[in-house]
Amino acid sequence: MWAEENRKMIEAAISIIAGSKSDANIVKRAEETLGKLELDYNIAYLSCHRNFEDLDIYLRNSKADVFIAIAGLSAQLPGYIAARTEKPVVGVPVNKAFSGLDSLLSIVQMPKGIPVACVGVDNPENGALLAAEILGVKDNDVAKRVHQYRRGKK
Ligand code: RP5
Repeated sequence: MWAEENRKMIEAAISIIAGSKSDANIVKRAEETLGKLELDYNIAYLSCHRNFEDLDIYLRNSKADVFIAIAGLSAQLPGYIAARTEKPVVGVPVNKAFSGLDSLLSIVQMPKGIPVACVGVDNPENGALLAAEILGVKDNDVAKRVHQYRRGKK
């Protein structure tokens, strides 16, 4: 089974999911921020259009407390994840066309009852920081590192 073969991919508190390998440059920047914050994360490249069976398995098995969902164009991925988990989902719109406005609106305009928190276009640093702040609500050590990062000390 996909999730068993990829057990290591589902165990961190933060899960980064991107819709395409073509988003890798944005994923890398999220990773850099999470690295500065000394946080573990998993990364999966799973499109809600092309790999939805694997994505569903991943989500059913994930141990994440917060998801960072990175997608461009008609960016259904964050909303798709939010429909399948009650954990917070942070969407990062990617500029692939129309200066990223298509992706931004796709992520932001969720129906009532299924929220997605959305950061700016091509701003994975804020996506990572917001995910850390969510974890920091219940984890003082994370909150301290977030505090230092925000003051430029990390
Ligand atoms: C989205 O479509 C992905 O997140 C990516 O930003 C965009 C284009 O994907 P590719 O056609 O490059 O795989 O699903």
